[in-house]
Amino acid sequence: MKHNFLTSTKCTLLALGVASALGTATAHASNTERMIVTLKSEAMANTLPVAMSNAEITEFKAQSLSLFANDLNTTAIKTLPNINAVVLEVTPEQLAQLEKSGDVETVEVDPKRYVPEVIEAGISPLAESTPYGINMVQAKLVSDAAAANRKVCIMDTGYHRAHEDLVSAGVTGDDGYGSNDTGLWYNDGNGHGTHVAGTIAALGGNGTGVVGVNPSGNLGLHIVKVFNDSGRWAYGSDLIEAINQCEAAGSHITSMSLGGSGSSTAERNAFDQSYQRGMLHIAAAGNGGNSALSYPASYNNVVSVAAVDSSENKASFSQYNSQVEIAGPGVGVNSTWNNGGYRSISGTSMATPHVSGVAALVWSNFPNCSNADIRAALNATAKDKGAAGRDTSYGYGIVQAKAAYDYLAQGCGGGDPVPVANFSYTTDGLKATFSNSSTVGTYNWTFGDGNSSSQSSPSHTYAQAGTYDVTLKVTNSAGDFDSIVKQVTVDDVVTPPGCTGLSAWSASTFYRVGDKVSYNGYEYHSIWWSRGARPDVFSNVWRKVAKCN
Ligand SMILES: [Ca+2]
Ligand SMILES: [Ca+2]
Ligand SMILES: [Ca+2]
Repeated sequence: MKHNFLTSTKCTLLALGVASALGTATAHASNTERMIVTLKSEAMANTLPVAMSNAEITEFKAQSLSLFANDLNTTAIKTLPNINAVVLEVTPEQLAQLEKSGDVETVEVDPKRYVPEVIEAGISPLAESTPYGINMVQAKLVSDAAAANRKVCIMDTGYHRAHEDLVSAGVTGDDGYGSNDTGLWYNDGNGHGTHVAGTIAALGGNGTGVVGVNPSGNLGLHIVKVFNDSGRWAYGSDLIEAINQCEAAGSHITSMSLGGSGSSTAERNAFDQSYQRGMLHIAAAGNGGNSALSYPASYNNVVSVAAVDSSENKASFSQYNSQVEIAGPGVGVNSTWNNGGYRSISGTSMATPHVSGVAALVWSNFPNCSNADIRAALNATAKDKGAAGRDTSYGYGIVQAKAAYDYLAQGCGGGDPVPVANFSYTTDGLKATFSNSSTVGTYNWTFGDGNSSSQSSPSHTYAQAGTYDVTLKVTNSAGDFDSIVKQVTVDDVVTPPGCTGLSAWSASTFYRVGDKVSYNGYEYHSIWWSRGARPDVFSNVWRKVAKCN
């Protein structure tokens, strides 16, 4: 079967029309650049035979992408079939050919994503202690007994599986494979990934170490070791691949304490598509202490996490910008380390697992809710800090597990707001015009004369002058309601009709300020001396004040 794929792929790829024009250019390492090349979906779709399974389609696409690279006289460093992309080292000549090809959607530099620097904070205690952040995010107020129904995928430096305060059984993982082999996922030569894992899921009640947001040991964990033990960075294309590794392992949430500058359309597309498939992506805002956008956190479909200290104030290093969405404890966070012990360090890397851990904790109690529901619930119930409402330092505020739980207990969309009824009005003669300033709901107006309306902001003309009790009742979808009554007075005294007793304007008359005339059905008052200035033409001389009766 494989041979057949290759044969049919080869034929269809010739139709892509990129290869033959490239000749025999030889890549020189010093003269090449690592790029993500995304093919147009129609170019790839046209090559697909019918009646293939998803796995077969993925393999077929991967082979097609490899051949695409071969036809360019280079080798695919990595194929990314889910987004129709391939990672290549290309020469300037090859790049020019790619950019000319009608089958290529985008050619972009493969961006670097870093393990953020962490800041030393202090010494760890000997007996089990609850890090302050666990209480700050209300983790102990929500049970994680059902957490086995959720899986968090940690993209980081690995997982020190032998640690006494971390689960070993049932945890799965991947290394970065192929040309970028990062080593075994259950070895962590750095410590960063083990620290992140401890915040999410360090064991509680075992008399030692720390306590994670999900302390029962039930939470599913999948580890993708995107960073090797010596390196401090990975490519964006490694993250794209890691998303697929997380999904293939059945994960619901990614926790990414990593980032870098420079957005990538291919990387964004990968996160967007994964989000549409139901994954919730959570990443660090960055430790630059500036307003720069860090990626992947600053893609719309990735939650960007800021860091606060134990006093709930923004950490000085925490990046602030319009993409910051929520905050978590990230200063002096004590957690597990890769030497088997514990370490207290600071960074948005430490805030991120508080949020991903809470997302898993809350979601495990409402597994029928969507990723978007969970995201909305965390945002709606976050503890507001700084400027009122969402701001660039804290996003919606500090994540709150119990508040989000209570919100979702009323439904995946949360509870309806408590109704508040209010309105204002103006009158003109017998007519009253109402302006509704209530909360959202259904409205019932009674005008006090036997008439009613269900419009949001109705107007009503009374039959006779008088003072009426106008009532507005607003009801939310849960049936809760509020009402308000105001006394509205209308009269039948209308503006006196114009032109009564006035002479018609005359072109030969000299008029002074204050003179009044009728002209062409309207009453005009003179605001300047004039003669022969027609009232309908000279608005600087005549002011129209009323229509003639
Ligand atoms: Ca413990
Ligand atoms: Ca974002
Ligand atoms: Ca705020």
